[in-house]
Formats: sequence, structure tokens, C-alpha cells
Amino acid sequence: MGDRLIIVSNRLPYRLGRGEDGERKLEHSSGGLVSGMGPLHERHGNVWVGWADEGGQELSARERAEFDAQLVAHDCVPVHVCEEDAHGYYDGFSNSTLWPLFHGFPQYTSFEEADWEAYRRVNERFCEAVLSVARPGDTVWVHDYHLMLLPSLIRKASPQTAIGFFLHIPFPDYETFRMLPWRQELLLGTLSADLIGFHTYDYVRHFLSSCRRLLGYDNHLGHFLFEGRSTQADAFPLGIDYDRFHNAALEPKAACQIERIRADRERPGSKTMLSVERLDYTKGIPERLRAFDAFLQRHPSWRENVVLKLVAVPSREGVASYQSLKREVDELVGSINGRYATSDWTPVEYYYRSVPFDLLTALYATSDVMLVTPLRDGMNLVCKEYLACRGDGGGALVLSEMAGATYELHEALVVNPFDRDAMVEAMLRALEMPPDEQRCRVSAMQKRLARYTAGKWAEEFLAALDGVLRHQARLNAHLLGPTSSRRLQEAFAQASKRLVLLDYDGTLVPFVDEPSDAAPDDGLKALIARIAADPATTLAIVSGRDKETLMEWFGDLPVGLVAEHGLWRYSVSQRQWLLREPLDGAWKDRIRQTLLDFVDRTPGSILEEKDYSMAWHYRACSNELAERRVIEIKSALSGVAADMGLMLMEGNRVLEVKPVHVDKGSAAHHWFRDPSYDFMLVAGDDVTDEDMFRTAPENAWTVKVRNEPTQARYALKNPAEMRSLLRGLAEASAPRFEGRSGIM
Ligand code: ADQ
Repeated sequence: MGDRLIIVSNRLPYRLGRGEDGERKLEHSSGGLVSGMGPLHERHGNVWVGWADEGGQELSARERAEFDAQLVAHDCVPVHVCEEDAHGYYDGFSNSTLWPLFHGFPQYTSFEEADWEAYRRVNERFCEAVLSVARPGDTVWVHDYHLMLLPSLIRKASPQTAIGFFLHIPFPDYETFRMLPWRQELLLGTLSADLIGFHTYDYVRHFLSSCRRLLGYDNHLGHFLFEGRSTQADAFPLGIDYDRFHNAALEPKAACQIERIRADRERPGSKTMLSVERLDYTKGIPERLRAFDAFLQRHPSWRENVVLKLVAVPSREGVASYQSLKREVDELVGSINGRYATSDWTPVEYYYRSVPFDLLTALYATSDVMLVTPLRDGMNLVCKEYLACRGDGGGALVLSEMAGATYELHEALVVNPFDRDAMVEAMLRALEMPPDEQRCRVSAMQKRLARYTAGKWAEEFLAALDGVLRHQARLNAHLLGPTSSRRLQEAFAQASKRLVLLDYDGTLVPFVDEPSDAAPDDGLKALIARIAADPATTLAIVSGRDKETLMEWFGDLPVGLVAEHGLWRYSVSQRQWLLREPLDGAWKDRIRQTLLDFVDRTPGSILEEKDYSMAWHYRACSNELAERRVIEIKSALSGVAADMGLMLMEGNRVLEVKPVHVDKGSAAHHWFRDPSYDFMLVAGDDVTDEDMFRTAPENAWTVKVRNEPTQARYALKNPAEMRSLLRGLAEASAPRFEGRSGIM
């Protein structure tokens, strides 16, 4: 990984504010992203690219230039976007399409082509800004849903750049995500990153499932190959700057606020419940207010003895759903206060504004109960900040199970925010929680938060990115580049007797959902014919397919054929299929019904029956279901298989039952044992081809057509690259007969 980090997010860590004297000045923005990335940004040379937030102030051209200059002096690169695009990109696609849909609010989601176009254009503007400062060796870390196209734009312009992407909001399940008309573009946009981070493993799972179902990309423990590059998706739960919050309550400024808040309490001994957030429909504010209403209704003894302080920062006021939420909250607060307030008690104290840091920490430190009950929240930092401010180890946290933070904070009182009874119950438990229990729960959570801070989160993400880059470098060391390809072709041209063994599916043609749709095209056949036509070359297709299919496809060419992973070999000279060893296929009757039952129960799967093997294909099935079924089939058949000398072999989205000892390696041995070959090329793409790679003589050119760990000496990225290699061999081959053309 490079030495310099370029952080990219929608907003910069500074915005334009006004000092006490009314003068314009840069202000630090707050929030988790800034506290996580802040220390990294301050490291020498690092820069932050983002949208320049003018804080709603009208600026002249000269004032804007001054603002820019100030930002640049703080190692920021401002991105300027015209007003129309800014509206379509920010209020439109980011906050009226992605935000509601990703949080599971399809009813608030708009699908406007013009917004999407603005989003694309603004992502391109960000790309230009990144490229204007990027130098070779830099690492770019892109943040959040506003910039999901940016990784692929940067990758296209600068293929070698290390790119990380982190999504701060939930990634929805496939059923929700697939509603987006631009779903594939968004997935492809992020997949060009080397590492894709989410707050929780659930979001990782959802993302991987969408990649599989919408793009057909499989993964292995979150690793997958995208355009020949290894990419990883993983969970990194964001923390907070724990010490900053923990120490804040001890600062004189906050201590003074704390004193004031305590003195202002309407009644000695009364308690405070607090909620703090942006005014957003995902945060569950109306639901919380209704629960509080029900609480006061059911527990009259708490009337006049508890106050709910509701602190909501104005947010996205340009979006209609936020305007109606504001009205709803105003009305609910009015109705509760109207119903229960007395001359010296107001049940809900509502502050519709951002509060300064010292007041915020003082509120945290003095509130008996913190209510964090979003309907959906990627992580939620407020609950973590509250805990960090409890220097006394007291307080009680009511936390929604829909927040990503719940996974780390299970000592909280965890509630379903949609369940009003459960919310009322949790409020009561929190208010009545004995001090010992409070301390026990809070200190357990504090220990975890103090360890996994925002800084640690950033470090771990960058270390994981470094790990992915090292993994790629190891894999790429195997790639058959131009120099080794040339050497391979020279060795081929100079050899007097050559062997070329080629797997078919995934090696010569890409995978398709229906196995029978993968017939060779004319170009491929012409290419194989030309290589095989040279009398000095023996070419064989070594496949898992049945012999009838191979005969139909290649029977008219002078090529050797191996079917069913080595069970059958077609002898060109004898013009007949030879069975590798005498076998009995009676076992198929014993397991056929079991496999057919699995086909019925697994939509999209098919059973292929060959002479001495049976293959259950699940390429067109949902990933989760297929994974589960593979385990079930293995356990259903393991006993029978052992009794009958069979093995269960997993290939590329296929589970095959076949006799033990029959594999492509032993089939290829028929040629490998002949010492007169002075050139051997063996190519394949999946686990069954590894048997050939393992048994091939040391000097053979073994090539895996997938850039992943292998026994082969070299790797190519895809069948297209394999064809291009074969084209080179065809040109070096001596044609046996003239007049063939159309080599592709
Ligand atoms: P948000 O939806 O903004 O963030 P959250 O994580 O709670 O939610 O962060 C809010 C931040 O704003 C906190 O640092 C809080 O202190 C501050 N804040 C809230 N109300 C305030 C007020 N009235 N005055 C001053 N400050 C206030 C998104 C995702 C989250 C995810 C974060 C970080 O929606 O799920 O946790 O990004 O990844």
C-alpha cells in the first residue's frame, strides 16, 4: 500500500460557519466519519476530497475562492458541483433513492432517471478531483452511498491505484436491492475497489448475495474475482473517539454545563430520558414518542417524575419526506405535552437544533436513560458516545435491535422499535434499573468501546486493504504475462512433439446457466482444428461432460477426448471410447431418487446423469439455498458413497458423485507417462483440473484459467485470454491442410 492516503467523502471535515464576531470561518464538522478519519487526515501529506459545504451561505466568486483557499490550506480538495446536479445527486439520488431503499423504506423511494444521471455526473466530478491530486502509489479510501460509482471510475482511469470503499449505511437484502433500476451499475461501481467494508456481517452477506444473484459472481469467504482482480468484502464496525468523549465530561466547560443541567431539574429525584439524532425517519422518533405517550398512560406514577429530552438536528430539509416528518414530530410533541403537562412539568423537552460538543457531552453525562431506537441504522454512534460519557459507570441504554451497534452492545436493553409494548417495558426497566446492574452493564460495554475505537477501525480497514493487495500481488506473480506467453509460444514452436490438454467449461468458454448452452462456436472449433492439425501436436479435451456431448461437439476433429473426468477416453486411432477400468453403474439406481428429491426441493437445480457419474448442477440457484443443499446432500449420501467406493466432488457450482480413483489426473497420465513429448500445455479452471496440474511433469506449462490459488505454475484471467494464447499456438502450428480460415 502507498504512503499517502486520499480520503473521499461527500462532505469535507470542515464547513463554513460564523465565529462569535460574525466573521466567516472554517468549522470542524462532527460525526463518526470525521472522528475515524481525522487523525489519518492530519498525518503528513494525506488529503481529503469532498463537497465544499458553504453552510447555506450565499458566496460571491471572490468569497468562494477564499473559502477554497482555506480548505486547500487544511489539506482538503473541494469539489464544486453546479446547483442543479447537486440537487439531483444529493437530495435526489442519494437521499430520496439510496437512503430510503437501503434502510428498507421503499414507500419513500423515488426512482428518477434524471437524479441517477446527476448522481453519475457528480461521481465523475469526484473522480476528476481525485485524479487531479492522485500520484502513483497513493491509496484512495472512498466513503459511503453518495459515491458508489467512484471506485470503478478511478479504477478505469488509474488501474493500479489501491482503492478501499466503506458503506456507512445498511446494505439491504436482495429482495429490496433488486428494486433499483440501476442495481447492476451500482454493484459494478463498488466492485472495482480492492476492499469493500460494511459495519456488520449481515450487510456483507446481503451484498455478496446481490453480487451472486444479479451479476453471477461467487465468493469464497468474502473473496471474489472481479475482472481478474481479487476483491474482498468484510465487516468493520465503526467505533468512536472514546477518550475524547470520556474525558469531555471532566473538562471545566462541560462540568459547568452538567452543574447547570442538574440545577435546572424541575424536581429533585426526577429522572431524564434522552434521545439525540438527526431528524430522520429511520431514527424512529414518532414511534419513540408514541411509546413514551403509552408509558405515561400506563405508569401514571412516573408522570411529573420523568422528562424526555428530544434533541433532533435539522437534516435534509430539501427532501419532502423530511418535511412531513418534522410536522409529525411537532404534532406528537404538542399532543403529549398538551395532554400531560402540569404547571411545573413538561413531559417532552424538544430541541430542534444541533448542540455544541460540551453541551452534548453534558446531556449524555446527566441523563439516566438513553433511548436509541432507530427503525434501521447502519451502526449508530450516539449510543456509543453516551456510554463513553458515563464516567460514573451509571446510566441505562435502551437500544434498537435494528441498529448495527446492537451486535457489539448486547448488555443494553435491546428492543424492537416497532413493538410499542416492548418499548414501554424497556423504558420502565431502564428507569428502575438498580445502580449495581447499571454499572455492571455499562462497564462491560465501555471496555469494548475503549478498545475498538474509530482510530482502530481505520487502522484495521487499512491493514485489511494491505492484506488484499499482498494477496493480489501473490496471485499476479503467477499471471501469464506477455513475456512468459512469448516464451511459451517459442517453446511450442521449437518442440518436435507436443501435448496440449484442455479442459472445456470455464477454460475455453465461459460458464452459462444451462450446461447444454455452452456448445463451441465456429471460431473456437477452427482454432482447435488448426492446432490439432499439426501432426507434431496431440490435442485432447479433458472434460467432466458426458461422451455423447463431446462427440457431438468435437467428433469431427482430430482431437483426443476425455469424458466424465477421466472415466472415458476416446482413442482417435481406434475410433472408439475406452473405459478407464471396468465399472459398475448399478449404484446410480440407489442414489438417483435422493438426488431427484433435492432437484424438486431446489428450484433452478438440475441433475445430469452420465454413464458412471451423476452431477447435481446448481448454477441457477440462490446462493444460500444451494450452500445449504450441498451440505444436506453430502450428509445424505456420505454413508452410501463410502460403501460403494464413490466420492462426492465439488466443482464450479456442481456437486458430482463418481467412483473414487477416477479423476482427470489419472486420465491425463495416459499422455504424461510418454517421455517423448518435449512440450506440454495443460489448462483448466476448477478443482477437478487441479488433479491434472498435480500429476503433470515438472516441465509442463500448467495454466489455471482463474486467478486464484492453484497448483498450476501460471494463471490467466478468463477464457478470452486462454483463446488468445491458443491463437498464438495456432499461428505457430504447421497446418496439415490448407484452406482453413476463421480462427478467432
Ligand atoms: P448518522 O445517521 O448521522 O450517521 P450516527 O451514527 O448516530 O448517525 O451519527 C450522528 C452523529 O451526529 C453523532 O456523532 C452525534 O453526536 C452527532 N449528533 C447527532 N445529533 C446531534 C445534535 N443534536 N447536536 C450535535 N451533534 C449531534 C451515518 C449512519 C450511521 C452510522 C454513521 C457512521 O446512518 O448508522 O453510524 O453514519 O458510519
